Amino acid sequence: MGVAAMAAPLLAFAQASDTWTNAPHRWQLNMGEGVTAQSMNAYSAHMLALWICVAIGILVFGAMAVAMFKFRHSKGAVPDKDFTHSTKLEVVWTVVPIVLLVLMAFPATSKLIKMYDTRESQMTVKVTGYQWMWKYEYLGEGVSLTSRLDRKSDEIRQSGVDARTANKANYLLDVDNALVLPVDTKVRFVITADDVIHAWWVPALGWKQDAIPGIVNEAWTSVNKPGVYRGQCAELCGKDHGFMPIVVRVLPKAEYTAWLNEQKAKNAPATPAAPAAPAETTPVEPAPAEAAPAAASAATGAAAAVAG
Ligand SMILES: [Cu+2]
Repeated sequence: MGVAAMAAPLLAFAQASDTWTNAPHRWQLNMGEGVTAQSMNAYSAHMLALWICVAIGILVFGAMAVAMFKFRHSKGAVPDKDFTHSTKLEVVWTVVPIVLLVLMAFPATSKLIKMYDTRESQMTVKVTGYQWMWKYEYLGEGVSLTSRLDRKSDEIRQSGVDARTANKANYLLDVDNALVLPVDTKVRFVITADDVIHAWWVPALGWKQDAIPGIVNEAWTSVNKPGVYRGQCAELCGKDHGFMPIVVRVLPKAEYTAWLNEQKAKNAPATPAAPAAPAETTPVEPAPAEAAPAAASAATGAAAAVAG
């Protein structure tokens, strides 16, 4: 009984922390690989640079060690007092770094170009940062939701108790409404803000993007593994900057469609702009693929109007 009683909270904690896929773990030294092509590109670029740095480190510190131990005064080394410079060495230590930088620039540039290629996306989500929450709009679907710090975390942080004793899994990293996305789908994001600059950042996706009032930034993702991914606002945006986490729930495609239909049903009576009839029987509504850029440019206009 006693063992079971002791194990129960542990089990609950284990289950709760399971709902963070690809979470960082204690004593993790390297950056995470993430769950998108972009995050894996970033990881491989990082590893290439890391191993080049390791090789340079070994060479430079090795040469220093040899110089210090082999040519020391006690072994009878005599300093060359007339030495000023060595043209040969200067050429070598200029050319070698240039070659290395060029070698690293090729993969980095091609990966960056892919990172910003939002063409052929299958759906678009507009992300708006507010002090202090996020709004997600599924463009062309008539579905939108606001996402803010879960009430339990908020209660604990305002109560003044030591949060470590509160036994709240994912403290300050949970939200009331998560952004829900389908797996293996190219999702384009248009990112802006309503008041001050925020930044939308989920490490497992491999990028962060500034959310700036009056400007619409673009990004995209295609998550290859269903799960719950967590992130943060990454731009100091006011007193509650640390309290506007991001949660992305990635679902298998069928489950996502079911979720989206549920949201449409929920939103339909409340949103005057949404069509009263089901989407498939309204010929006036443009196809989502065409609607997305149109809605995005409308969003640009609206955001510009706010800034102006
Ligand atoms: Cu923010």
